[in-house]
Amino acid sequence: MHLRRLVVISNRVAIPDAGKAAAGGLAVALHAAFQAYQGLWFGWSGKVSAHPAVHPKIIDKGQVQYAVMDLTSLDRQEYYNGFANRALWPIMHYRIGLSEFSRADYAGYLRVNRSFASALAHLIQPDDLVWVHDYHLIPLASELRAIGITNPIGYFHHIPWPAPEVFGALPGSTELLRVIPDYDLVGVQTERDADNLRRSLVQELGAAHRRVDLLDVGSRRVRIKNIPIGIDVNGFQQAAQRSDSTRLLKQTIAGLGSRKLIIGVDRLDYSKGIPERMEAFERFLVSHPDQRGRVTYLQIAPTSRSEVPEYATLSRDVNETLGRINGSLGEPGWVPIHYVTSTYSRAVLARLYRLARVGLVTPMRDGMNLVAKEYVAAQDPRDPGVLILSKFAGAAEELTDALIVNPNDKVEVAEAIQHALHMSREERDARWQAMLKILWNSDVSRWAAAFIKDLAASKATRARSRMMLAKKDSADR
Ligand code: ADQ
Repeated sequence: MHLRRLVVISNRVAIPDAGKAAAGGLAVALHAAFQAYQGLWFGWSGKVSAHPAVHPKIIDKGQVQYAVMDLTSLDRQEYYNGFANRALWPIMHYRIGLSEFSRADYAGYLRVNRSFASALAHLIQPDDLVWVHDYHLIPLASELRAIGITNPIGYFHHIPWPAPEVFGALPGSTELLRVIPDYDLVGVQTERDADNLRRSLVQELGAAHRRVDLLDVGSRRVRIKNIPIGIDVNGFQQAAQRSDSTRLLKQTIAGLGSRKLIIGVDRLDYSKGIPERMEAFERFLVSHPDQRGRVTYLQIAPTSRSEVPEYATLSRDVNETLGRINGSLGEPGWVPIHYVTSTYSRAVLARLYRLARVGLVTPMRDGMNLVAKEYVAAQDPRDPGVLILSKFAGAAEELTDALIVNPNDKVEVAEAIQHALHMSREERDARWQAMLKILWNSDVSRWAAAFIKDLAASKATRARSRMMLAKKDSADR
């Protein structure tokens, strides 16, 4: 059978380092996509240079070629820090008040998408499937279509798609919606996101439903489908069972003694609700004083996007909240919250998840949240821990057997911690089994395969829909 090539485009490209496993969730997910396909992975090198080359640098790694481009420092400022991370990210996470729109940033965003499209167009072959990732690159299909690329192009949106009233608050939002139907397939994390995007297209552009998931926008047809991302379940299970140790693991185990561990693992981002979570833990300790000295909460939060001012503010907030709680509730020999900002290997994270009686995953909004899934996968089948999960994480649509909480309600989160710490072995077991089954059904390889299958099928749909829409046009005339 002839196997088509897969062309993946994402803001950052994870070029495999000999001997090292891919780190972040997106890197693992996209490497999984390439297990079954030959292809090309294109994106920003992560580097800035005064005069970036017009053509990408190509790095050959057997089955996959990597093609990366540098940006100018103005590009990085306007496209990445500016429009993507200061305007789009907060809007997509329902934080209208934090969204800083600037026309210059938006122009930079479009400019980088255009230059990526023109560099990429030379590398696309007629039979390739093209798969674009995330909010940095929403206009890419439109730019590729403008220069004659007719291949099937899909887009996966990793973060939430907000309700039309929220998205509509962003200047230029209608323009961004107009480029959506240049994709054949748009994948989102949850049914809620799919519904939000479809409603925006109907309300703003007069799109018409052919089916629930298929919309006609003028002469273009786009499918918008919920395809929730998964994790490498087997990889996490294996890593969690390993017996080798690191300094952090040894120290954590020694420091815990007979205490129970509660764990939080997030990029330092305001969408993750870290100060709010610390305050909920404080509430738990105040409401249940007998628990003082019996539990330790470890929060791992590597800094990210430190050039964006809102992230510096968050870092200060977290440090203040942490200092206040540890100062007021700590005792000689017991620090309630341990806070570290390093990144760790998957092996270490998996072991820490397994050590923890409670996984505390309480984002204010999150596309999916892979940590929730990783925590479940890493549990010891003989004594599984309990996942506390925000109702605003995409994962809550699937992991309904977690203790689901509203992260804005500190009392509710505090009581969920109390419930989790005292849950019977039978209840923990039943909840964990149910969630693990769901993880297997949406394992990362299945996720990639599902998206690619739908994208490949969309070419036939596209050709048919063009014919039908053309016939309808001539009949209307
Ligand atoms: P993120 O916002 O980055 O991803 P998440 O889904 O939790 O959020 O993924 C984070 C990944 O980074 C996880 O795989 C985690 O193990 C890893 N990680 C976190 N802290 C780490 C540390 N200290 N050391 C090493 N690794 C660490 C975006 C969206 C999410 C969506 C994903 C994938 O915001 O909603 O789930 O993409 O689609």
